[in-house]
Amino acid sequence: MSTPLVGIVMGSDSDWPLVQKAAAMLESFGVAFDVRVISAHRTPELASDYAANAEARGLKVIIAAAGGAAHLGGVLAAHTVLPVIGIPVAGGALNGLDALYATLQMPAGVPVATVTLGSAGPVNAALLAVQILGTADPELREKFRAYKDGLKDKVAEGNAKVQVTARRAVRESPVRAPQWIRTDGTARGRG
Ligand code: RP5
Repeated sequence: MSTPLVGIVMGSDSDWPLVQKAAAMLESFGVAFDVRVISAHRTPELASDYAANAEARGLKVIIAAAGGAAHLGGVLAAHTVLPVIGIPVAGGALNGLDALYATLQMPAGVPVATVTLGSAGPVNAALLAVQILGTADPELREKFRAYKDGLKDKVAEGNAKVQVTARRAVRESPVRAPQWIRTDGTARGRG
């Protein structure tokens, strides 16, 4: 088994349904990773040990997901020089806004690259990790280029589909322009 390059950490196993999207994306790029549940608040010593030893273990990037008063990304970033990507997890009374601000609002000197709330968050966290690793791995960079080209293809396919369905929908629609509007758009009896 290859040495993990990305460490995925989450504050609780309740975060996993969201965080697994990051794991799946890394898997699809063939990037080795490991996954841990470590809480900045409930297991603070474990959080600092994990971050302090991450570099020696061969990790290159850490992805940290947490909800509520989400300090995990910041605490890990405080104890390592590796780049930390934060995923805010929605939940609780503030529906993720708390986690978003807590992850995002780091003081100068201790960055946490924060991705969005929702399912795009873990996907983008993994893609950002791939991009970071790709700066020193041309093969991985080319995989990422192919991924981006795939996005263009998807938009082109979507556009082609909409051309067909939109034309059909207009043809079959019972809604017609009112009689008093001429086909050139001007109103009858109004000059
Ligand atoms: C955070 O508190 C975790 O990251 C999780 O999003 C949230 C709730 O944790 P549980 O009470 O479900 O364990 O630390």
